[in-house]
Amino acid sequence: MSLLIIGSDRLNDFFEGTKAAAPTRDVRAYPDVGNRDDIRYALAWKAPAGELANYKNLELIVSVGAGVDHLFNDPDLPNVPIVRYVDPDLTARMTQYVTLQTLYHVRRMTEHQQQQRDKVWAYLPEPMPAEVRVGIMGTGVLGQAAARALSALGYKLNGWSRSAKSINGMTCFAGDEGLPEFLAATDILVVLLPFTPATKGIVNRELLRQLSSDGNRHHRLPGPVLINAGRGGLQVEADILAALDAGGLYAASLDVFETEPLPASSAFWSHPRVVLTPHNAAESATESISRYFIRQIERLESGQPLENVVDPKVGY
Ligand code: NDP
Ligand code: OXD
Repeated sequence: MSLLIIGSDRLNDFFEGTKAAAPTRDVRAYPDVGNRDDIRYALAWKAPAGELANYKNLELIVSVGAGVDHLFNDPDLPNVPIVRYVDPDLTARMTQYVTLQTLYHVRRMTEHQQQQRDKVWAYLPEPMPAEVRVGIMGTGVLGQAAARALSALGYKLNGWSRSAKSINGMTCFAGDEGLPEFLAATDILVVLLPFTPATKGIVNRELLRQLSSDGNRHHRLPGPVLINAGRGGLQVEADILAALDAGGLYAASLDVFETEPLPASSAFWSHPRVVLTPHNAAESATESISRYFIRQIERLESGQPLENVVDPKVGY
């Protein structure tokens, strides 16, 4: 009945955190696994491909993150339940990130920062919050929480999801058929989708072209804004740079990239209207994820349903 921590560069933290959360359990950290047949439960983040298939008594995989694309990347992923991480701490962190970036661009801070460096004292027009339409792609746990915070700040909220939804305080759009209308009604696009075969490269030239097109854009914002904290594989970076440079996008906040760490050669590093962060929009805090891992194990062992089980058919 041993527990395995595998694949994160914070492996030692999670090992210590899990031992602290369940002092009587036998916890092992990859690659010091001992007999692989002892392992029943794994806490995983980007495990080496093929490795999880070696644990023939594995009953449960808990993902260190809310996203599980790192698991489905593995062609030999064992057929056991996968629980993704959903936690108020993670949700609060993402809400803060999305709120911070939205405010930053609506208040034209990239330009104010440049003016500060240039010692320029100049007024820039700013929209009223109630006039700004924030469109959230992915109205799941994180998208809905961010929407509630932005709504409280006075913004207008639209949301787009795979299945049709009705969410208080938000105009909802769904599926391929709802996408054009959603994009045309968006000033600030917040991407909180999972990375799946259906969402790969979705933030591309064609999508960006539809943002507030036809003169629909806000008259006191120089153009639409992109905020992506979902996954780098959702975006086509060359298309984002082209849109930024041609004026189709005013600014972007990117926390995730096609290649991570972001290569030094990327033009995003020095783009004046890009805010970039190293995939830390919402980190999984050691104490919370360790407790969550143990809670799922206890639920499984006591016959209660697991929480936040992923559907492998849709990949999230
Ligand atoms: P959820 O599963 O709760 O929500 C996912 C949302 O995306 C749902 O609304 C879902 O639609 C929608 N969706 C999925 N596929 C499609 C599609 N093909 N077309 C339209 N909508 C789609 O996930 P979370 O909110 O918990 O997390 C979202 C993502 O955020 C994670 O998968 C992860 O990649 C990323 N993340 C990034 C972090 C960071 O630090 N940068 C931290 C944490 C998460 P429906 O409601 O119909 O199912
Ligand atoms: C996650 C992440 O998916 O941190 O939770 O990227």
